[in-house]
Amino acid sequence: MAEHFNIIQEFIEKENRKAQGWLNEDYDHLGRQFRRRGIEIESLTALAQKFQVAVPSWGVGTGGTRFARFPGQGEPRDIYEKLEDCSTINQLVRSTSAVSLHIPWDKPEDPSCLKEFAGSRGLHFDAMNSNTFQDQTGQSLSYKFGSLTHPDRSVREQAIAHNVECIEIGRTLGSKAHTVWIGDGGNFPGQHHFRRALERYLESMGEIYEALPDDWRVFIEHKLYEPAFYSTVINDWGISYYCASQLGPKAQCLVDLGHHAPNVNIEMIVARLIQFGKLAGFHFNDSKYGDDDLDAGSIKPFQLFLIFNELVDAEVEGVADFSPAYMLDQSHNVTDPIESLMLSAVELTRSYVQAHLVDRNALREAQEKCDAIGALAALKQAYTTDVAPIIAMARGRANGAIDPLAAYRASGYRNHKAKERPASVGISAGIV
Ligand code: PSV
Ligand code: MN
Repeated sequence: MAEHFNIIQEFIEKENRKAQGWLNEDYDHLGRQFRRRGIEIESLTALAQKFQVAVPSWGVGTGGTRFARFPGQGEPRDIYEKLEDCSTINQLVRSTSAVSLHIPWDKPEDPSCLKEFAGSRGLHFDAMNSNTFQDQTGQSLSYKFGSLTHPDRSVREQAIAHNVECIEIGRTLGSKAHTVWIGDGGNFPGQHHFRRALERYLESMGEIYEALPDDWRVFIEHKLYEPAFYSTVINDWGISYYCASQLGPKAQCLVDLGHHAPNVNIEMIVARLIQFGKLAGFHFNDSKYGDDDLDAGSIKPFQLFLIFNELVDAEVEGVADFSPAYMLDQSHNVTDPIESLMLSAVELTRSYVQAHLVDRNALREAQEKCDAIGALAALKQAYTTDVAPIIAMARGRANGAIDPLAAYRASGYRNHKAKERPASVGISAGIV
């Protein structure tokens, strides 16, 4: 492989030197403020340094809508170039060492070779993702009318075999989970027999479940609509929970933040799934109207904080078997995907640290005294605390960039990639 541009560590250190003085000042000031509140800043910095979220392999390419896709410069053209970008993100933010792969978009010819390539760049693989929501070249049967729930058994078998293949690839890559999202549903009343479609789903998923290694989990991802606009088989967390319960202990429910109707109380869904021992993890993103796939924390940062409030509450309480998988699932249509993914990872770390600032005794006392304003004030005190110096310090100490966006822009990475990766010509599809 020809020599590819990489951001070197000395460059990050040089950039950090410019910011270190101000950061030390802000950090010390915040530390003094925290001491007055009885909080030790170093414990929060240690938590920030530990926080990790996986990036989606499909997120480093430019996304699009069903109308068009406007390709960005220097986009990665294969999974190796995607991993180069993922490792650049991690190099700067130091909280994204895992990558979630989508098959067959990123199907490796040689999974062992891919694992080695990833490992040499400090990356490893998180949950696998199957794709039976579109037809692949050379595929014998079509998913136009469904996959795991298709009325025709042979289509279902093809979709099951694809999921089993994803698990096989994931085993070589060192993954421990498989995420299944299907687009199956109907556009017309009467098109689907609701009960029979769900029965077929359970039967198909049962076969996929059987193929899971003992130490793996399968994640069921629900979504209320799209691509089917009238009815969707796995449409909400209730159905997801029912299916996960029917399948067994290795099946859990994955919450993609964009997959709910506007204004739905997602943090309560999260609490319910934690209580039932069925929270698989997340696809983080943000949305205004539907499954917009906007950057995490860009539209409803308070909601993101409230979700982390539930997660941290379970963490500090020591809820049994609580280990949710954190992943981003976003479509970057108008931004540089590397910038979006870096800043989204930072947003999650921010919410995580802020959630740790909640005075849980004060919150509990307010709840028990039916003091609604007191309870809200306990949450708001944490949410309005600017923890930026903590997460910047955590990044700097982990050899990342104190200001990842500034360092990335100053490095000229995208311009280098534009030269190394000439754009492929032709019209490509919209949504990723
Ligand atoms: C579906 O909208 C989804 O959220 C699923 O996770 C898919 O795997 C992914 O998006 C595809 O972009
Ligand atoms: Mn998703």
